[in-house]
Amino acid sequence: VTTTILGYPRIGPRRELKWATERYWAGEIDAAELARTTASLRTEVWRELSEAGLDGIPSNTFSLYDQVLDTTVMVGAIPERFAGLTGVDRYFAMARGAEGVPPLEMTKWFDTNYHYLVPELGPHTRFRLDFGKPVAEYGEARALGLETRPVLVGPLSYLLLAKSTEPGFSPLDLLPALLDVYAELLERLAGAGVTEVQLDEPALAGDRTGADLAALRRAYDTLGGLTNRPRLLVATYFGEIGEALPVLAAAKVESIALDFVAGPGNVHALASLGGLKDKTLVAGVVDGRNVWRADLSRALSTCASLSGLTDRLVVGTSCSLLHVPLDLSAETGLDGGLRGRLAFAREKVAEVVLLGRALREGHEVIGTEGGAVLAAPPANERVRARLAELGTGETRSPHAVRLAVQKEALGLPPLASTTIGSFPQTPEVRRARADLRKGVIGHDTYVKSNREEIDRVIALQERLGLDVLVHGEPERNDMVQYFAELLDGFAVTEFGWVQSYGSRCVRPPILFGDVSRPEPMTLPWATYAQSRTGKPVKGMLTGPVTMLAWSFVRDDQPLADTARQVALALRDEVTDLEAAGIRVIQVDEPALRELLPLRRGDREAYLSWAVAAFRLATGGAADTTQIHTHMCYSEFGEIIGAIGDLDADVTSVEAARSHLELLDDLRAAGYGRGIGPGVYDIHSPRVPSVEEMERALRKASESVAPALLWVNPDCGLKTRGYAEVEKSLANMVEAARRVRTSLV
Ligand code: THG
Ligand code: ZN
Repeated sequence: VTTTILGYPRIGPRRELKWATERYWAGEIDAAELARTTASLRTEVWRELSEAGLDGIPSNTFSLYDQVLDTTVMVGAIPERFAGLTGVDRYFAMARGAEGVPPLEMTKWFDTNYHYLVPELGPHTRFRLDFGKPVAEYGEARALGLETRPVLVGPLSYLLLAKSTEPGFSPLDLLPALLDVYAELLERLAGAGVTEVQLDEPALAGDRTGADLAALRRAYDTLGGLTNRPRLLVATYFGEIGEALPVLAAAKVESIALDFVAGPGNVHALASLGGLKDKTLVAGVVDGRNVWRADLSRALSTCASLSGLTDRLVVGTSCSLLHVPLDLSAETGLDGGLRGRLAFAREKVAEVVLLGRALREGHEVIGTEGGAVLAAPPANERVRARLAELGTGETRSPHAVRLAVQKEALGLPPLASTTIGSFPQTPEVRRARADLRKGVIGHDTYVKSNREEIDRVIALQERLGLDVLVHGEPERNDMVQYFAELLDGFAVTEFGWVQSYGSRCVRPPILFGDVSRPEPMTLPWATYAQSRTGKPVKGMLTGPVTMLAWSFVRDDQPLADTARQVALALRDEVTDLEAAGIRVIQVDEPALRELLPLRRGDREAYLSWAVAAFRLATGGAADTTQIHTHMCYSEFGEIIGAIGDLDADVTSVEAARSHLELLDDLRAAGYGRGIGPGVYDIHSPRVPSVEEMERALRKASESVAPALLWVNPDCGLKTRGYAEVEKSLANMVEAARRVRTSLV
């Protein structure tokens, strides 16, 4: 029995990768210095893994931006528009765009909060191997005296993650051409001395068609059949692989990795197959997606049942450790009881190593080093009793009734205008938060500074003529972390950064016990803002599903139960806001799509609890209170029905790309409530003209009644600057005015 992990965090203990790339982009360091920094990050990781006693050490898990982008460069699938560029500048242009050249599209990596850059493939794509990166990184490790296993995105997943540049074309048609390139790569790697490579095929955790499985068979028959190649480990993760298992079991590859955490059914599937003959099984028994310490005795018994089903067992993580923070020992501020229950990437490597020892030397070795899993803190009986009593918690009248009373209560015009919630986070706003944290300023000074900011934001919105105002959220760092800091049952970390995309990271909070709200979370800011204007100010909350999706969540009870606890806290906040005179309340659910299960068969159950949690949070509001929600970062196709089921009065969506199709889809799904299709894209600094937004609104008004059509940007403004925000919003309000006067 040996040990390995499928991948490791690459941002560095203090986000060194972020600082280095951002300084490179700003022209503060040159390519050579960037290369020095990244080389030392890689060296640190390999040394650390080797010193921890891990047997199989991965390489090529480093990336300057994204491993799928690395693959696109490696196979030479560079879209035409980047033709004039080379090297690292071309690489970053593909990631972030360049003068007049839009970047590749970015989207979620399966059901995680990591984003990858989508390959663009078409009938004219010609692959051409650039083996530089994996070969060089293997060589770097070897120079340190370390033998590593290069990790690559597998050919099938690469094609399935791509988008077609032409209608009617399927990227899978490129499989034979792509396999030629992979074959050449494997030969090069073998020539460089590589004995084993890992090919990641996470796409197998989703529903796969017969054609996909045929492609899988073809891919690994071809690669496995090469004479001059390293051993092949096909790594699957994020769930059960179902029909793909017999295909892989029969393929000419030496090893298969299966995820037994997200896919416990993989054990049974393997047993029904009669095990893997003449193959190594990398058993993903340590959770790579969550931060809880492994239950070592349970992991050992899983390994025991697996050892009869394979020739050779390797203990491993369920997936790459990219999705968890690096080092628990950096978190000196965490409560001792909670700390004892946690394992970050470093600690997970130690768990894998310990499991390997226990399987080789006997289970006693874990006794002294602590294999017991500590229990969650005691239940909050009051929260549980209230939830039991509440049931669905829905008290509102049907939407048609609410629409009429809200028209009366709010007196809003048709095509009412608003924004999504946040205004630009200026250096002053950030500094005030940082100064409060460091104790440089006291609470009163902080409140005063935020109130001044709110005054400015309210005055600006009045001047612009917006109809429903926001306070701008100067008090919030992140829309999930802010609430987590104020709720009991959540802990936050100091250095627990996880890569979200490129240089951008998040610090997911840890939801460790029953959730409750010790005191109102947004009330003082919202009521202050409302006191400064006669127009309605929106209360701004983050919905229960998004709170879970962007946190590490306890795994000792169903997510649905945890979601209800978060929803109850939000429901109390809604009640308080309403009582204090806030008449419009937005509960954002940008991550509703993200948690959608990879398998269709699991989706209905998910959507049912997700929708119920949102309705529990909002369903106690008076009919006169207008409930809004906002969604972004996703294709809505698969959750279109659920958007209506949320029963919000108004939904604003990120729809800059194709909002007309979205409106049609919503209408086809029977959605008849208020809708704010984002009329301009906030992800770019470009100021949209009155005319283009007017056109978009006129088009939208063909399918949505004026009373139900809202006018707003497609997402929050926090990453933008005031110069462009003022101009864009002024144009947006003018576009709304023009369309409004011509319609009514
Ligand atoms: N919050 C959380 N998850 C998210 C988003 C979010 N996932 C999806 C999407 N939004 C990802 N987008 C971003 C955008 C910006 C940043 C992170 C994720 C970002 N991060 C800062 C950085 O890396 O410098 C750090 C932010 C901080 O100080 O907390 O800018 O909005 N949870
Ligand atoms: Zn958004």
